[in-house]
Amino acid sequence: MAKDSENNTKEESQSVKGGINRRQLLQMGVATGVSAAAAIAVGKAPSAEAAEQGNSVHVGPGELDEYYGFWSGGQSGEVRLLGLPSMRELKRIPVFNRDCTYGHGFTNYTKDLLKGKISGDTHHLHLSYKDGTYDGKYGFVNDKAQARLARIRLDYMECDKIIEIPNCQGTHGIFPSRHKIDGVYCNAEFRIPVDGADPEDPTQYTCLHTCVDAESMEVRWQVKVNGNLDLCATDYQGRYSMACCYNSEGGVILSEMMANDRDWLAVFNLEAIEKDVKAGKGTTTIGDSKVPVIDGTAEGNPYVLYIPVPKSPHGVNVDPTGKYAVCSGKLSPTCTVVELDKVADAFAGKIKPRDCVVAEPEVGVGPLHTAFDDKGNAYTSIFIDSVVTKWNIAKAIKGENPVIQKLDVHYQVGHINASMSETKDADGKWVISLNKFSKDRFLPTGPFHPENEQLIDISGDVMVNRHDGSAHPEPHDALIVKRELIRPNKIWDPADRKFEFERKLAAKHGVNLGKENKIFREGNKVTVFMTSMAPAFGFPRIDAKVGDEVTIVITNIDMVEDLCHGFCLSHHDLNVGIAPQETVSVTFTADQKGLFWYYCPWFCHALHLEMRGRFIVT
Ligand code: K7E
Ligand code: CUA
Repeated sequence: MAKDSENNTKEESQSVKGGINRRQLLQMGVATGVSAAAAIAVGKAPSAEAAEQGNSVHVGPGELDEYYGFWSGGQSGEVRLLGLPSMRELKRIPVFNRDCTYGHGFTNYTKDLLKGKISGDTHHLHLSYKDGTYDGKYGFVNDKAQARLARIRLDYMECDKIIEIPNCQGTHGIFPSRHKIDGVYCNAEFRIPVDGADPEDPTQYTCLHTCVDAESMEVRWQVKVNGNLDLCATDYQGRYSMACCYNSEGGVILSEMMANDRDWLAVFNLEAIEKDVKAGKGTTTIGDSKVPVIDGTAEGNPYVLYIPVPKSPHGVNVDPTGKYAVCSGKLSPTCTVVELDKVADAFAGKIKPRDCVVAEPEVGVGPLHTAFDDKGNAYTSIFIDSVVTKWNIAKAIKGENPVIQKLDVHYQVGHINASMSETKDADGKWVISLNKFSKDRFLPTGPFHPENEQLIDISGDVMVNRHDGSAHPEPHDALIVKRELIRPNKIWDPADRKFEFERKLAAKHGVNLGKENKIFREGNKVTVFMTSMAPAFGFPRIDAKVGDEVTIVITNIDMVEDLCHGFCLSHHDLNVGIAPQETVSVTFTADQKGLFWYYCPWFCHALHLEMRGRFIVT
């Protein structure tokens, strides 16, 4: 049976590529005189036969997935790495959270990143670009909870920078430049009083759009805007960043925020901003921050164009041709299509901002986010209707009904994304639907349910749901990236910049890092340099006195791929992982008298349990 259906799948997917086959036409009701679009637009589920065609989520044992999935982890503060289409979770990358799997928040390097904060809220993750597609260098992710931006190095799949965005709260939408590694644009969602403004008077509140340098991770400039900011996007040429605004009213309670029938898409003229920032023209600073701030609030200012869009919009996505930005009206059943080539004329005052809007198709109740295939179609998540709506951009611009299909998803979809959708190489194979409620789809787990992620095949003419997967709350947004574009290293390079602190410490003590095991005492400071190699640490015993500040520098000198060790010190809240050729250091106070075993928490050898030593405090 397996063999038969495999053959069928191949044969039929070929015929689908060249156009719709007869069986599909029948299923859609075409043969009975109903138009294909009308038949499926009413929500008719594709038949079992349609479901057999197209892409498969099956990836056999030992086979590798075709795509990496980069998931933001919401309240968990982490980022997740999946393989698609199998949806196998490959790794959780701790970012704003503490995680002893890898020692994030325990090692000196990562403690310095987190600066004592161990919670976050990651919503939006994007990768760095070159010429409109991913270059495999960095990932960037926001922390809405504490207004931070973090960077992940994709060569080691680890967070290497975290910065705070000054004078902002609720850093939400972020997006990097798409033409080259340049800026990362960050939107503040919450308006706040800054520079001594009165917290009692909302008219004095401020909201800022921030540009961070993607390489140095320093804040370059900020622009003061009207209303608030929400989701973020950039164009493909480096001309504009943009932000949807759902609170043009500047309200502080729900009814105030929903008052206007139109809010706007704010488009930032990067060239004009950078030019005046460079010249110091019209810039100010706020509070203790030295970051130059440009005022984009006046009507007709050269920095920010406010394009009216209906109502309380959410989501802004630029299509793979780079021509259009699509916004969703959270409280309007429409998407708004903005033609980006018209924006320059609007900035120049030749046309009105509103004239940049070329279509406003009805797509369903509660539209949020839009993804794209390689055939000019858009896929919008519709929260209230619990569907994904497939619609055609060109048809919408012509004023025709563009809706091709509405597919039920389960339930209340937030973000969706399509394979390579945020690049010029969108390939139209998969859509991921990240659903906020799973309700009855899985075994009960108590009052907190898992979320539901559905992987939808979009390679044929009909969208087909191929997979339901439970997920730890809350997978917020996701990217589906061709695996060839991501090439992480398998073991650490001992010369990597990450180990600068440990290298300096070793040099200060005249120690050949990773080659020697030595212990130093200066006053109440104890510094230990040791190796770990299966199945032993460099020292089977370390001594300290109560009150000592102990720094242990450990190098995993195993060269073998996947041979990780760790260092866990009993009763000291200290547990870190150490990858092959990695050096970590931990600093703590020996505050308890007695004997404490340290051991290797990663199963590394037949004698892994014996990989331990005594820490004796007198
Ligand atoms: Cu739509 Cu935080 Cu991305 Cu939620 S935002 S869905
Ligand atoms: Cu080393 Cu277990």
